[in-house]
Amino acid sequence: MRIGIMCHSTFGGSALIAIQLADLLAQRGHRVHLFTRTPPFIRWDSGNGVTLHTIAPPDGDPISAADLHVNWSTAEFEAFLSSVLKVAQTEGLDVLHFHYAVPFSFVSHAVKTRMGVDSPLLVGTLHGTDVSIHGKHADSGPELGNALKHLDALTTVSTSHARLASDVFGLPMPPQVISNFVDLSRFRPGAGDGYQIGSRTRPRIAHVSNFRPVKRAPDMARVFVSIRERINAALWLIGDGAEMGLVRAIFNRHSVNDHVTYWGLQHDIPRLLAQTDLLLLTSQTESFCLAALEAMACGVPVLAPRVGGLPEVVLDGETGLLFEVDDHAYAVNAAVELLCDPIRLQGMGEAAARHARGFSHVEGVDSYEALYRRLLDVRTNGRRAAHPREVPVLSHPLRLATGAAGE
Ligand code: GMT
Repeated sequence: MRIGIMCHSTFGGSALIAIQLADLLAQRGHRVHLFTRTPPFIRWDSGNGVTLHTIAPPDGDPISAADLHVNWSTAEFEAFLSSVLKVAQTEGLDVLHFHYAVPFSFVSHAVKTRMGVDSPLLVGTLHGTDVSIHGKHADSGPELGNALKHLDALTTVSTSHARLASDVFGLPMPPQVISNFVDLSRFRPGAGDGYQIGSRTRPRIAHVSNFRPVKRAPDMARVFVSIRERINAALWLIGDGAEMGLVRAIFNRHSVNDHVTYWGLQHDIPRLLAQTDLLLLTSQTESFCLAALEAMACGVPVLAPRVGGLPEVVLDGETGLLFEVDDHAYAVNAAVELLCDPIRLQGMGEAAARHARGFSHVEGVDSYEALYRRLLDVRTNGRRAAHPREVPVLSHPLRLATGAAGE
């Protein structure tokens, strides 16, 4: 198949999934074109046959690799669209698949409008705040919902997020769930130079995120401060983003900065994660939380709020512990008790690694490949799709890029 994939180039789960998908599809012999605004921050094996198309060089880009950049200018949008159209027309793409709806559902819609019946099959994957923030926004939500209507298939990453997307956009049927996945050859117990979970007298807690408001990183900082009042734990912060300054300020105020390691944006996350004993999350919502899956794959249990798709990833009491989103006293207690019980910690770590094996990247890519084949089959055999899509008229595609705050 000839497949185009569109995603963000900055640090984040949707880009990671899209890039791994492109990589594995190319390894399976498909012709794959990856469309990103700038060369992706996430490193991947570019010797594998994926053709990369970007519209701006990385040098001098004012956008930090930590930001999920959705506020594209009209010029950026048009340049990106023309690059996609050129490849779709000259290569005869069979499928064009976006990861994260803003702004790519609008690109996809414009491709359909311009190419009509010659358009590639259009697939969209909703990842998280494209629904939970942009979709719920009073102005932009309806416009986004309209842009999804032209798709030949819509997928998302958890059952909980499929339900949310159906409610938010009033979809006639929920998106197909294709779970996120992890490369188990990289994310595995022992990836941290043989580090043995629970073996330190001074346990290490990890937090991995892009420090956007939705991650509630200041809450994570306050939980860590309370944990430190009871045990001598250390914290590894992996990632960077808008609220890192608030986090630092909390640690300074409570004089715990000496116990915190700031790793910043990293490529070799498995090596770091696998040297920690517990992943701590305090997000307001998560469609899935790839960081939780990655930690579990490394044999690290997860302490996280019971929100969104997290209960589908973390089995409470088995592969980690879940708490009600604002019950930080419970979270502190749970962390202290678990970290003081190395046998329980190790058992949970082993269960986490076992559970993560059900989310292998090979099976994830199988599911997307099967979806593409099914759609192509329907198109080739002239059968009508179950839900034929009309192309709605959109007024201001880029209006969505402004105004949706709180990400
Ligand atoms: O939607 C976002 O916040 C961005 C996105 C990303 O690119 O990092 O994160 C979402 O997609 C990830 C990959 O599917 C999920 O693991 C994250 O849970 C999800 N984030 C939220 O729902 C807040």
